[in-house]
Amino acid sequence: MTGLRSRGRFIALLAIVLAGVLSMRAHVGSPDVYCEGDAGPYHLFVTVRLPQVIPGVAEIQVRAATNDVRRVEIVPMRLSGAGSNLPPTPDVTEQSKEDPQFFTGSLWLMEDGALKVRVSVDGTKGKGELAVPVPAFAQKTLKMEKPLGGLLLFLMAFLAIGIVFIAGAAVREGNLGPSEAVTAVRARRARVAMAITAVIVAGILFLGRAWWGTEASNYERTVNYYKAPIAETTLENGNRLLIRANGQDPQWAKNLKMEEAIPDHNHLMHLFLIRTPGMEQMWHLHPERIAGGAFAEELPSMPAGRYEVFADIVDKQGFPWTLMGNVDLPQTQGKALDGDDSTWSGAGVAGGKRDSNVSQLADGGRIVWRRESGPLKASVPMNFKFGVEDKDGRPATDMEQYMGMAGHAEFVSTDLSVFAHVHPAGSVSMAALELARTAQAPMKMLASAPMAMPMSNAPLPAEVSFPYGFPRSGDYRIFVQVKRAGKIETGVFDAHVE
Ligand SMILES: [Cu+2]
Repeated sequence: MTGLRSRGRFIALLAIVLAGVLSMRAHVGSPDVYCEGDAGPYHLFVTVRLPQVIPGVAEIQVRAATNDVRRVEIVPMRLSGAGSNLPPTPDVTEQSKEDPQFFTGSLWLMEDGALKVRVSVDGTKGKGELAVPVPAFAQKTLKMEKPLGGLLLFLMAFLAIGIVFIAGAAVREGNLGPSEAVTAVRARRARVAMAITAVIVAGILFLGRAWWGTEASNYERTVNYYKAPIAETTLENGNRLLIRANGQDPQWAKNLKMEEAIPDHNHLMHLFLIRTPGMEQMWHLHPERIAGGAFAEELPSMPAGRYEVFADIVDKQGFPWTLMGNVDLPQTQGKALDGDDSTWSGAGVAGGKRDSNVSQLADGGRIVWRRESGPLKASVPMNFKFGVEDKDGRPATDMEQYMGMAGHAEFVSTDLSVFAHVHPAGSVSMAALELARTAQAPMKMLASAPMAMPMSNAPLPAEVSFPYGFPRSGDYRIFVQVKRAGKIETGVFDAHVE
């Protein structure tokens, strides 16, 4: 990828210079990073808006929870391995005059892959640091605008023809005395010189075009490389689902060995099966890795139908990938759900605008989305707060850790073009967050003990929050999953985003 990247770099720079930003085509539709965490004594909400192309400029927003922060510095680094502890000179963010707890800055991201933005805070309580994992990737190839292309073509033709005539004139009249006339010999030599120059110019243009074409196709390949990989599914023995990962560029499968994927909050793969088109059923399962890097899941009993497949994995560099696909299943007869596996079924998404903020649970309890008033807007960083109530409407007192966290939320657009698996720490993968914290720790250690989360038995608060922002307008379904008294509960909310 390195060669591919560096060649893509020049093209990308040209593309930035020459073209405006066009429409967006993203990874799993949600490229921006939302992360909440502590930089020493300061609690921060960090948003990283990825550029469309790499290299490109990422926009960083830092919101401090308290008003004791004086200075915030940001710097991009590799997430792990070489370079992860040798930061370049950091950039200082700008503190908003109207809102002194809000800091903004921009960073050049020069390479793609698993990066992190290190946020260093200075304030009245001393210094603190937070590393935010950033999966950087080129989202699209920018096209040159037609008028600009026409102008450049005209200039190129003008220069090419001009140099041929200049060569001819130089030979014909270059050392001609003031009163000398152009002889037939000089005229013939000039024609030969022009012919030779024309051939050379044509050769240079041809080579230039070939070089440009190679650059462009290499860049195109990196864009494909980062598109959501395909989940290739096969059903064996009636209910054993096999999933094989395949990239959209041939290089993907060569670079990414599924045998080397690392666990992310207790599991190598988080598999979501969402019944389409109504999204009236959802399964959250955890397939096992089998020989050859495939994943296998003994399916529970499920009704026949078409299911959209979203499967989250994290590669050994800490880059999160969501495999996408769909599968037509017959009615399956399988095991009862156990462990961390969970399911939900209920009303399907209705057509048109729909919003809901209360989700009933089977035991009479409910989950309430504590929405701020006003319409939901795309690209606005928000804290999605959900209160869990028991059957008497009181805050639940039996909340437990579910896979090491207070909750898990899946934001899925009803057209299935957006899928984001979000946690109280944000949209970053937990495995990447762990890598960012312990950049120097050897991989082996992390693979065997990826989660350093406290697993206390004390009940958790009855409210769980998820920092996130809808990537674009449209209709979404949000699945909120928590664990109460050993039982996994799923609340489902519909949201219309303007
Ligand atoms: Cu999760």
